[in-house]
Amino acid sequence: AYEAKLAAFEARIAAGERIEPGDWMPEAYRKQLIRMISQHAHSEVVGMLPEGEWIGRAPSLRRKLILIAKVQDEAGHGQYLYHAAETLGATREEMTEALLTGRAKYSSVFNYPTLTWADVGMIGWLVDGAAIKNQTMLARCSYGPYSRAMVRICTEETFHHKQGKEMVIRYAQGTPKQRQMAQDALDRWWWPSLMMLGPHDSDSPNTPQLVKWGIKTKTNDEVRQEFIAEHAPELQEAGLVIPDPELRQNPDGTWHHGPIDWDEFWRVVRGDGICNKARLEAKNRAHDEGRWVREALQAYSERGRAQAA
Ligand code: BYC
Repeated sequence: AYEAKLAAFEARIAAGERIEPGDWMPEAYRKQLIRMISQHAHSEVVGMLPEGEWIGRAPSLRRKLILIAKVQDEAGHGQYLYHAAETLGATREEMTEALLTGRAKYSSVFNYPTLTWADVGMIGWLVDGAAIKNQTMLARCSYGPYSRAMVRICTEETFHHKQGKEMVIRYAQGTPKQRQMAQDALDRWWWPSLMMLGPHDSDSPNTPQLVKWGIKTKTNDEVRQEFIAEHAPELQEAGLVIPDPELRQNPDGTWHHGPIDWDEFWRVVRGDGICNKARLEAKNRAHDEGRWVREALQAYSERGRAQAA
């Protein structure tokens, strides 16, 4: 009976149908989705921290408004994604606990520090740019709630990407000091942005199963190629130098890049990046400081229930 159900499930995916909450699915499909969607949600909320640090130091009111809106959007993305994971049976409490205790993964890229204001622009251009490539691929995912969340999120990230690009291009064409800040930010964010898209395909144990079930519709290296193909020419046109002397376009149009430091990547993923400790401390502090809000909501809903009864 299991074989027949599995065959019917795989036939639906092959036909391009979406799997919805409550539909039959193999346990491994459910587990893979909970793993990926919860890590994605954690990335959104931890991703608020590096840019959030600059809200109080934005150089103008206009930039401050944009940054507040962006950081707030990331919180919203976390909400959509936690809800998508909840449709698979994961609880918010379990996911939060896994994040706060350091058991859960979140994107490596948010363990790097934002040293200058130009980093805020560079994150918008490169990190949101990489996220859009990855999420456009995931918008075609076979699981309905995840794919629909991606469509909405990509629309908002397109605004994030544009504000970052506009800011960096301005600095790249500004005073020598501004140009230096933009170049320095590129030097520090280029490689982490490439790593964000996941390990090399030969070292990506989840990809075969995810691609087979239509969860991922492209491999990590395919998405990385798309990211470089869009961003490398635009960064160069802005007058910036990509910190990879080997980077060049092949005659077939694909891009050749220098070696990615995978040792650094795995160190950061395993918790030993520059900011891993600070990020977890910040999330734990926020959780503790928000306890009274959760308690007040709980008391309010209990009172409502008692009154209704
Ligand atoms: N960082 O088999 P693989 C944003 C882990 S936020 C940490 O290739 P998979 C934004 C991976 O989990 C958007 N860990 O995995 C927010 C796996 O470990 P487990 C962030 C990583 O799933 C605020 C192991 O390495 N986007 O845009 O096939 C401000 C082997 O990897 C990373 C997402 O979260 C990494 N970079 O592919 C601004 C995208 N890469 O779980 C912007 C959603 C890999 O087996 N996730 N690992 O223990 C995905 O699309 C996929 O999970 C990945 C990895 C492409 C990341």
